[in-house]
Amino acid sequence: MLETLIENEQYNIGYLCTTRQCELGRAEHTAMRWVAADGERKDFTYRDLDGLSNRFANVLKNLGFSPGDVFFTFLPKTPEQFSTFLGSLKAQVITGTLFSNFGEEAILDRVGDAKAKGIITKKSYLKKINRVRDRMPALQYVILVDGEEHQSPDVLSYTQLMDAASPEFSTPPTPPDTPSILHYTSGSTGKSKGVLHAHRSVLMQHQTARDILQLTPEEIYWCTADQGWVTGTSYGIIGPWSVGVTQVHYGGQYDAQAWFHLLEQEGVTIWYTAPTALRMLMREDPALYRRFDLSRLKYIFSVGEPLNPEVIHWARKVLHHDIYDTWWQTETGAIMIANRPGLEIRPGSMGLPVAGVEPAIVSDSGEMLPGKEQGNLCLKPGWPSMFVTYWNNEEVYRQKFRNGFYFSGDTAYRDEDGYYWFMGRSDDVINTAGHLVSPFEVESALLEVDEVAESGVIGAPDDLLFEKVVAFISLRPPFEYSRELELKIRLHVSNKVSSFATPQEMIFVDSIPKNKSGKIMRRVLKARYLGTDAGDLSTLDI
Ligand code: 6R9
Repeated sequence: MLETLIENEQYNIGYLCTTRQCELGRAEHTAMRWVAADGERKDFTYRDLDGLSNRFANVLKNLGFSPGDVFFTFLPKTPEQFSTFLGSLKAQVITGTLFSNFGEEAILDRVGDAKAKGIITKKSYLKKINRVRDRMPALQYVILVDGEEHQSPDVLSYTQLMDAASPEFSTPPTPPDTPSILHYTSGSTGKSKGVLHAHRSVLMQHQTARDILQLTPEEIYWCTADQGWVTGTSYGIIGPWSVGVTQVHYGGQYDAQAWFHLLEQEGVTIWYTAPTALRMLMREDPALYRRFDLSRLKYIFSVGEPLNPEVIHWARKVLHHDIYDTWWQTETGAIMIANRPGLEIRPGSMGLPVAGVEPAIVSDSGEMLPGKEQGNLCLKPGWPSMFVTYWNNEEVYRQKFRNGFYFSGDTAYRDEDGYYWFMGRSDDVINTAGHLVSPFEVESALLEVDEVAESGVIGAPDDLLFEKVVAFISLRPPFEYSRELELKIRLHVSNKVSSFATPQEMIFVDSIPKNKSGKIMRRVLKARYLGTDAGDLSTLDI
């Protein structure tokens, strides 16, 4: 099928997911079944998606966007999320997505860092952008998806722009290395980094959508991921539509009953979700699931965090299905290691490498480790969906490579049959419900609260979320702990960063352990929290 997808060296993702699908005979095939939170449904054919994304490509062109400019979507799940993303890519504009619960600092750190020229959002989010707009001088246009009229020369109505734009757009020839998507991801130090991808990533998203997720045009597929997360773009947009599948997209929040109703009603055959959601479903009374007919469901896949064996056992017993775990990252662009139908599942293991991917377990000094030794999970560079660089941060990009390996930041081991087993992360990044949270970003937000003198943020084990965000906080005298203060701090992080970065637990302490160079010793905080030995404390300065 790959041979038929790419023709004349045209790698444009927007084109391949829409125009090309029409050429392949799927113009009247349903590309998206949109189900709103209130249950209202609307179907979009590939022809519809092609027309809408063409119009939006023209909107950006008419506003003066050129290839290489940056544009962001800052939307909840809405049909426009998909058509504007694809349209922007058609115009060869570098396209980023943002979680709709991002606060103003999180927006500034991404939209500002990328020097984006435009953003599409909804009226109720505008105030978050406006609070930092003067610090984003490159931002020329804000498009309001629910704005009926233009508000000013730079705050524009999507409806008006779309009405004035032609549905005809000829996607420019797009060689494989043309920059495509910019996804920000958290590191343990510094601000979040923009992971830049190229249009060539579609090769691998297409291959894995077919060979791992088993997608074909006949399947009905639902990926629960938000488009702010790489899973929501690689496997909620690109991979599946490059294969010609019908995707269900749901505008509602997590709700066990609503989700199972959706699976049944839409006849979902392939479902891609995440461990936290599965663990939440596990907490429901099993009787709930007996009320739904899931006979059309064939496969369930998972990504984002370790999938505990208990979840697999539960799904076998209650849903009568296996769950196939998949491992990858924003930087890898597509699934690298996976369980898949036809392969024995070893509960707790991430599975075997995808065809063409060469993982290795490597020591800190860059030597391949033998046998079942635990070490850094690395990849041999060169897979088609490999990121291009970190935006404006070539230095950090280079640091990710050593001795001919890409260091993922995870640790793992490989068993005698080649299955990979996740052990943890080699950095301080917190994985809470599949969201990577930078302790640095949370600490910075905490320091903005007047009463806070110092803080140190760690991830601690959590039964539901895999990890929870725990903040150690010391207060400036004469301030003292109160419930009101705790609430104030919580609200501040939620407004400035995001709701998932907001500490689940706050521990008020006299001081924060730091090393001689003033760096917060998160390792010490973690050991204190877990009641374990913190190891070598010779550099500690408290
Ligand atoms: C797609 C995505 C990447 C990090 C990754 C690892 C963790 C992802 C996992 C998993 C254990 C799995 N992770 N899949 N850990 N088992 N199957 O998640 O991208 O947001 O960049 O996160 O998530 O730590 O390094 P991203």
